[in-house]
Formats: sequence, structure tokens, C-alpha cells
Amino acid sequence: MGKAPDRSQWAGNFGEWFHRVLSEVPVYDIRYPVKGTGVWTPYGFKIRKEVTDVIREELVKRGHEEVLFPLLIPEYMLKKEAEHIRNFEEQVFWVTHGGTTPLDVKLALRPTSETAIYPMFQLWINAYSDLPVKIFQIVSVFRYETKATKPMIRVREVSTFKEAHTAHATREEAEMQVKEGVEIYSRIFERLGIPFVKSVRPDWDKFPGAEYSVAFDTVMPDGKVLQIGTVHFLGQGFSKAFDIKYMKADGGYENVWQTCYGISERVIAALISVHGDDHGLVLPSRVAPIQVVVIPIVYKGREDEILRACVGVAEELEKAGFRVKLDDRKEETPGSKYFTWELKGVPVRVELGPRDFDKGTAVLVRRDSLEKVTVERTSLVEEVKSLLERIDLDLKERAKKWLDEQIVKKEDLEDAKKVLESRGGIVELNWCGNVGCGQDLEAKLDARVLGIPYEDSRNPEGSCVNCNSKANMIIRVARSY
Ligand code: P5A
Ligand code: ZN
Repeated sequence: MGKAPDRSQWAGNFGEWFHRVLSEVPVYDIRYPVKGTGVWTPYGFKIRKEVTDVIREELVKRGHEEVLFPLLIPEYMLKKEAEHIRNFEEQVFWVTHGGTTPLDVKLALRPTSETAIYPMFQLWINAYSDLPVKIFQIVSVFRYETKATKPMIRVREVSTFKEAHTAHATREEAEMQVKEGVEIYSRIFERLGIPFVKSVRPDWDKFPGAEYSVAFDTVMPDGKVLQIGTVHFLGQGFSKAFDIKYMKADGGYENVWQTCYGISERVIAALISVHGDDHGLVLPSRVAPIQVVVIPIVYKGREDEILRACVGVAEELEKAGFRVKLDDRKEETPGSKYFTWELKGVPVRVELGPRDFDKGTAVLVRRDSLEKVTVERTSLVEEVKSLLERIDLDLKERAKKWLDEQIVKKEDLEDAKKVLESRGGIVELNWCGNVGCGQDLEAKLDARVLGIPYEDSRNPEGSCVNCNSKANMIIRVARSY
């Protein structure tokens, strides 16, 4: 990794930067010999664990319960909802044999779990009092992606697929659940400092089987947009296909109304990319496997007292609840230790040498800006605590500011194209709302329609950028992963 923490240098070689960070830290090893898979290393797994804990916390706080469904789905179940299978058919991995014996019923490796979970909903849901059902699981799903695979971003084994599935008595309750899903995801991304925009996907790009899909997108350092999560309103499509009904007060039966929402390791890819710099990872404290590293600056003759002081500092920080590492390796210079922990994204480094020892101070260095401050040993715990909070806030604000700068409104198709070609990001345009016009727009701009802003009351003035008829809404377009 290069010299100063500079984000501007990525634009040309973000892909290379991302691969290098993953392999040098290391976070995720892509040398496993199956295309579209990767290995979470011990350090990468720790980051992944912290991220999934944040996800779990937010879901559980709002009444979701964790479950675990089988990986295998019999062919007849996968095929029950027509729209769903039509879209996933080309992406399904199949298990066809048990040993050398062909199976009577082919088994799919789940590409997502609607068709595994909803037959069980049919058994579990009978009465109004069984509702709502709000469950989630964090599992591997398999999709035979045919576009170029990318570590964590487009994988064939999605190893960190969090899927939530809910069932409700009424359309209104299910639509409220969509709102709650959107709030939960907003909260998760905010805690990770990942900026986002929310868009209602156009009809031609919604989840197979959904009435509508709300998607979260972020902009990666190369200007390309990454979909980091989606919340789907499923209506009664699946509940009719899977015959999921409850008995109403009047004795009649009604199909349940459903939602589902999912995020994957793309969240971790975004986390790494939006905060990282030329020195490597920059991690918000909540997900940093090590939050504070203590480095003794030893001088001849004073090794023992410095080392002892550092052990004391590390213990004190650990007692205060921080995840701490004391790097007391004798064979490494302080400079090479800085390099190591900067690469790994440890938010705060404590340096303690003879001069600090004599003065009763210590030096704190922030990973994000590499700024140094000298603090009193006696107030070290409070200083570290407030510095971590400041770092998290600054990371979040910096990333948010950057994303805001990537969103521009254009009144003209040519201008939009220029922006998309030169710097990427998200372009907002006035649009008529016509499907044919939207798809024409995608072809002309060689870009994807992200959709219309979610819960946004802006009303466009003027005419559609593409067909000149009256504009009815604002549409977002981008080049995407
Ligand atoms: C919602 C959960 C679903 O599958 N069923 C259950 C719904 N939606 S989705 O949009 O298809 O996927 C949810 C999120 O998963 C991420 N994702 C992927 N990440 C890495 N590699 C892939 N191949 C991949 N496919 C989907 C996206 O972030 C998506 O929003
Ligand atoms: Zn139009």
C-alpha cells in the first residue's frame, strides 16, 4: 500500500486495490479452486462476525427470530411460484445423485429460501393469533452467476446471506413491515457508516415474485453503484402458490400477506471500500476485531519498564471493555508494527516510549487521519473512548459527504451520459414513468435504472429527458456492479 491516506488515488485502480486489501490483510482468500467462492480468513471471519452481530441485533430488537432451514429444496417446491422459478431457473445449482444413484427428485441448492420456508409457513400458520411471523436466517445460498464473478460482490456461494421472511394478516400490516425492513437496514448501514440511497426498483427489475422492491444502493470508489440490500413486498403471490392461509374472525380463510428482505457479504465489501485508503483497511470501532493496539517504543536499557507499562495500559483498556492487542514482538521495529496494524484497519494505536513514561503520558494515533495526540496516562481510557466515537462519526460523515457528491441532477440526456462516462455515480433525471421509455433510457445511457427515490416528495417540473412528454417522477440511473 502507498504512502499518505488518500482516497483520490483509487479511481483508476479500485478493483486492484480491493483485491490487494483482501489478500494482504488478509480478509478473504480467492485462491480456492471453485469459481465464485472465497475463504474467510481468521481476521476476515472476525470482521464478518461483528457485522452479522450488528445485523442480528437490529433484527432481534424488532421482534425477528432466528431459524435455520435446510440447504436443499426439492424441484417441485422450487417450481411452485411461476414468476420466481422463471427468473431463477438459469441460476440454480442442482444435486442430481446420491453417490452413483440418480435421485428420484432433483434437489436444488437454495438460491434464496422463499420456496423452502413458505411450505413450512403453510404448516405453522392457521389462526390469526399465529400472525405476524417474522423470522430470519444467515446462511449460504448458491447462484450460478453468469456475469463476471467478483470477490464478495458477485459470488456463486453467497456465504453471508441474511434473509428475513415475514407473514401478516393484512396488506396494510405487510406494507408497514416493508417500512420496518427499510428502517432496520438503514440503521444497520448507519451503524457501519455506509452511506446509501433508497430506490423503488422499476417493475422490470424487481425481485421475482414481488409486487415491488425497495433497494439500497451505495457508490463504490470507482463510481459504480452496488446494491447492498433489498426489501420486497410480496403481496399474496407466494401465499397463494403455497396455500398459506389463516382463519379470520368470521370463520372464513384469507391468504397471508408477505415480505422478505436480504443483505449479503456485499455489505462487508462496501464497508471495506467506502472507508479504506492507500494504507489498507479503515474499520469503524464496532466491527474492528482489534480496536486498540498498544506499541511499546523501546530504548536500550529501558525495555523492561516500558514493556511493563504497556502491559498495564493494555490491561486497563481491556478491563474497560475494548478489544486490545499488545504488540510486544521484539524482532519488529515500531515502524513495521505501524504498517501491520494500519493495514488491518485498527482504529486507534497507543504508542508509549521513555519520554511518555517519564511524563506520565501516551500518544494516540487515529487510523483514519493518522493524526497524533498526547494524552495523560490517567485519563487514557476516557480519551480512547471519545477518540473511537469521534473516528466512527467522522468516518460516517466523510463517507456520507462523498456519496452526496456522487449524486447529480441532470436535465439533459447528453449531460447525463457524460457524467456516467467520466465519473460514474448516480444521475437523477425527470422521467415520464413509461416502461418502454425507461428501458430505452437504459440502452441509450448504457446504464441501469435504479428506480425512483423511496419516500421522496420531490415533484419534477418539466418534461421527460428521453421522450419529452410530461415528467411525472424523478428517476435514478447509474452504471452498476
Ligand atoms: C430477499 C431475501 C432476495 O433474495 N429473498 C430473501 C430476497 N433478494 S435479492 O435481492 O436477490 O438478494 C438480496 C441481496 O443479496 C445480495 N446478493 C449478492 N451478494 C453477493 N453475491 C451475489 N451473487 C448476490 N446476489 C444477491 C444483494 O445485495 C441483494 O440485494
Ligand atoms: Zn419518457
